[in-house]
Amino acid sequence: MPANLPPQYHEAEQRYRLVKTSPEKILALTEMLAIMPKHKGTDKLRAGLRAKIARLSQEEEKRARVFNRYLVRKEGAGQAMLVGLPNVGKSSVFSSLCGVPSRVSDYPFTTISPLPGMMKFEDIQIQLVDMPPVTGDQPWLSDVLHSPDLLLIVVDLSLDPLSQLEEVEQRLQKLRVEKKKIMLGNKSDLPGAEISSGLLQKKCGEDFPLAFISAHSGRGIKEAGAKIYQALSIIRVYTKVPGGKPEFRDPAVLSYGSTVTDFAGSIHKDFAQKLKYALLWGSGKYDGQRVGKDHILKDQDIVELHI
Ligand SMILES: Nc1nc2c(ncn2[C@@H]2O[C@H](COP(=O)(O)OP(=O)(O)OP(=O)(O)O)[C@@H](O)[C@H]2O)c(=O)[nH]1
Ligand SMILES: [Mg+2]
Repeated sequence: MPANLPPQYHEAEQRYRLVKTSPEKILALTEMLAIMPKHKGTDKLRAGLRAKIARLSQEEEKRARVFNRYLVRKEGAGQAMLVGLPNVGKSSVFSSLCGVPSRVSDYPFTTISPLPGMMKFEDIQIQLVDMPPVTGDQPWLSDVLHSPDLLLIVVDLSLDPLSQLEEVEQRLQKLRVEKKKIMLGNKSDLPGAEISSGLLQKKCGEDFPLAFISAHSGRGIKEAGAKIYQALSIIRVYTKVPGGKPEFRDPAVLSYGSTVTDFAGSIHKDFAQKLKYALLWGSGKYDGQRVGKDHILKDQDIVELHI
């Protein structure tokens, strides 16, 4: 090791050892390379660093290519992914919620890649993604599971639901997936389902929103759609032009706590800047109430912007 390496070099090297991901490692190595003095004594070291950067970059590119192939582009008002153990009925639930077929069979690991579909909820569309079992060994699983707004944990009510939930939670933890979740207890038409439902309600009713459904009979499917909508923490806001009727088609979808300014900005960023006040129908004290820019909107409010 040649002498006279500045302290910043050792700091970057320390960081290189501590960080976990390839992009972070590449960054630290690039810094080390930039700091290292250029002379004959450091030729070998610099070549070594360059080789390490090249190898990590190649690996990272490959990972990104695989990830992009399986990543589902978000569409609609929110994205929810179905997760669970093999054969619990994820694809069947996906099909009944979206009204489109997915591969269903009585053997495990039927679904092998993400399949997106749209679920209609009242006047909006929510994207659902059917997924392979969370216990699968696909290298892209962790990356893909980081993208949705919500996870729908599906359990089979004809089997022990708590051990299924535990296994799914352990797996998600291992994949470092922390997401908002709701639980769908499926196969409520089978014997034993009632006992499982009671158990789930008692043990997890306070931790997760729960819905008990049967993909086969269609029981509870509509309620499950409403729970998915609620769990996304979004609101719909309709627009109205002065003197006109509200436009109920294609509402703006905003997150909970959004203000009149957020709504204006979702239509056009100039609107947010120029906004003076708004008139509100819905959650206002009375119809057509004048509200300020920071007024917090509620689901299904109708707003007339004044700029
Ligand atoms: N009785 C009953 N059977 C169901 C229900 N939903 C799914 N099944 C059956 O359970 C089996 C598995 O269904 P899938 O929808 O393929 O399950 P999956 O979780 O997608 O399975 P993988 O993709 O392999 O993980 C099939 O035989 C389905 O017919 C239900 O509500 N009631
Ligand atoms: Mg499936």
